[in-house]
Amino acid sequence: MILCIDIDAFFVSVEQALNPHLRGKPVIVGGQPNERGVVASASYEARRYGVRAGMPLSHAHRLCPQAIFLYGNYRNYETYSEKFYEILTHYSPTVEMTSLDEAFLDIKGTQRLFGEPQILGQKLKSKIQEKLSIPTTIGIARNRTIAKIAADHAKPDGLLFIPRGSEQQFILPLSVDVLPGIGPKNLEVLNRLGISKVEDFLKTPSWILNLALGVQARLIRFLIQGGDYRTPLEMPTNNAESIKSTSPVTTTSHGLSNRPAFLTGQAKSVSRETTFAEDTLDLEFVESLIYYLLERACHALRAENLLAQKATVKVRFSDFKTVLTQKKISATNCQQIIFPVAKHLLRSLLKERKRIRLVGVNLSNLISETNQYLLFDKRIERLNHLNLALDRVRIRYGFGSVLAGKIMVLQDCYTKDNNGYILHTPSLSQ
Ligand code: DCP
Ligand code: CA
Repeated sequence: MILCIDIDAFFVSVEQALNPHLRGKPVIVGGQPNERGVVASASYEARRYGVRAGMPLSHAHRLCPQAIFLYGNYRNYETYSEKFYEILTHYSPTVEMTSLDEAFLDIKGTQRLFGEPQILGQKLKSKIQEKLSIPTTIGIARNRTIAKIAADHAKPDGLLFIPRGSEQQFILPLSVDVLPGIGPKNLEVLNRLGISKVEDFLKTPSWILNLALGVQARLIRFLIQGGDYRTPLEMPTNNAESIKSTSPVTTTSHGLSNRPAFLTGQAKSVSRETTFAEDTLDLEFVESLIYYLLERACHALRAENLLAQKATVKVRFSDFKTVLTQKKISATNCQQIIFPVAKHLLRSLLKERKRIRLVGVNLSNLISETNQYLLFDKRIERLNHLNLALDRVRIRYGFGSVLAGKIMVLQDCYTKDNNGYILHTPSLSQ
């Protein structure tokens, strides 16, 4: 479980802690009303009049003339932030500060010491109130994104625990701009498409979201599904088109179309195969190649937001006899999950000791990732995270820029370029 804690009206709360006369009043930190600056932080009493951070001070003054306007004192805020951090470290060995007044704690294994997550949250809030006299809000959930959304939702002075399994119930009815990466501009784009709730967002086919938001669409879905919380600034700026142009998906009789699957209804499967320069009996080598082909096929699936439900392995022997076998898999686009199945399939095809001329993989029974939202599984979360990171690097620096340990054995047999190993039938082996 992840706990997200954020100080309410941080700059104002520090001023109020230092000067109790300011408590319970409309207070604005940022400068004096006749100055050109903007509001840095407004107390919740001032927010009742519509005052918001980032608003010109003169505007804030018009909305709430009775507010107390103060200059900020950054040194004090830093001191409070350090004390805040110090308290947090007593509650979890993993504390990650994401700003001066916000942190994420991994509270796995803390139950014996502090009790259930809500009890821990309540203790933490009280301790900070007691030691620093500042109010905080806490969100607790199984991943950072949901924990952060819960904290934002519970403000001010709140505590919201989202038990496992009730994440959908919590986020589906919320406005779509609770999602990371949906600022006012994206919100407007989505609203124009009739998407106002998180539920609408998740129901919308990926290709529409890709067109509307570019690569952010996929990142947002990934984050909701359990990926790490990232601020929009850390998201890559390339758009969906660049994914497509650097990981071309060809149309073959059994390949993927470049057009959205939902539009054409043609996307049946994605295949990658290669013929060896010399026929081989080396099983380790063949398995490595299968992993490599799977990585490439899965990369293509991820670029299209698709998941496969069936894996097929094909082998052609030196006498040109061709055999294939297949197995149903639970919907995935992670090569790490498909590989053990593919290995098993491969072995089942190698009953005779004949040299192998060609191997191929085919992933089929494709469905949209949209149908699989909110799959919470620790291992899948980790793999999705890893694969997203891999895809990002590969999109930027070429497929061969990161190669899995499993395929290092290929190094002796193939020349590598930035696009990965140069296989002998490159047209089939993107
Ligand atoms: N801040 C700033 N300028 C902004 C936004 C924030 O200087 N445009 C500073 C002042 C805030 C602090 O960062 O006190 C923390 O930002 P938050 O977004 O967490 O806002 P607050 O803590 O003020 O309010 P809350 O978290 O209760 O919404
Ligand atoms: Ca805050």
